[in-house]
Amino acid sequence: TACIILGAPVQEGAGRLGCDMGPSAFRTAGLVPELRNLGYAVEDRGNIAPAPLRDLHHPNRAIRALPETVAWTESIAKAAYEASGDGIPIFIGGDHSLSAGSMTGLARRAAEEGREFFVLWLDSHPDFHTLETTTSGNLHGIPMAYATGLEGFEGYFPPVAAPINPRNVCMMGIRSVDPAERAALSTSGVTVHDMRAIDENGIAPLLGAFLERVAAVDGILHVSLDVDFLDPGIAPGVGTTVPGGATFREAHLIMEMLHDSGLVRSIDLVELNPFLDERGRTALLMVDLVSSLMGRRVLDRPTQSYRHT
Ligand code: DIR
Ligand code: MN
Ligand code: MN
Ligand code: MN
Repeated sequence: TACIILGAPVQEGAGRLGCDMGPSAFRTAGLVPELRNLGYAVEDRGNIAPAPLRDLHHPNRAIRALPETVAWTESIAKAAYEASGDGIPIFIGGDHSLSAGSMTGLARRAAEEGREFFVLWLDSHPDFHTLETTTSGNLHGIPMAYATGLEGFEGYFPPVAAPINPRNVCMMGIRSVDPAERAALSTSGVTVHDMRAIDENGIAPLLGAFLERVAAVDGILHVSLDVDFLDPGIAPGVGTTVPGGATFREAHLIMEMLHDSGLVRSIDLVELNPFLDERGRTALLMVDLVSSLMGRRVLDRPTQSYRHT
């Protein structure tokens, strides 16, 4: 399989500027050669451009950059749908609003193939706001609510062709949840493993149980990795640092388990803000994690199979 790199320099969804430099930083940090070293054919399709802007106004006056975010969602969803027929799309962002486009485009493809679509969401935030509930108005806080088909996006965002079943979403690393998100999550069916769950159980049993569920129905797995999933001590290049994040070892274990599973068909790498980074160390760490996810390993060992037949 080929890896298809898609740059999405969207920054309007985040509270501060700089994520538009993310795609350049991922390329500078060597994402493409790293994947080629692992034996993949890599096609870098360059950066996506937003669709034309429309004049849009929502009664929630807190909302920022609605026309821009809608325009990006349209063009990213189209690129995601197209690329998913050609290989493993890797979206390099760009703030997390890009996942409104990537997840809906990928889920549409999965539905057409008659496959169940699953998402592993690695983030300190659930990004489960609707246009009504966001108080910051930063639309990187809405992609998961939109892609799972919550109400209130109609007439603004593109219709969602194949809403993701919330029961097929597993969130890990969560440690910053707004009140409206907490309420919506509690009745949603989404599996949420906060940092306490990781501390109490460790990564392996939590992630293993989810991967078994994906494998049991021969599902397609998308991984959405927000830089702020990681502890700010190892990943400072992000606008929304939250203390107490995943360690280097926890993050690598997730990536290695994902590779062993053979289930991952697409990846988002989001929220990298090179302006806030320290000499590229966060970009390099993110590339290092992708490399683990795509198969780099320290030693050969028998791999755990999650396939249930
Ligand atoms: C907060 C922060 N929940 C908001 N969100 C995100 O503004 O809605 N930070 N996604 O990365
Ligand atoms: Mn206007
Ligand atoms: Mn996020
Ligand atoms: Mn986040």
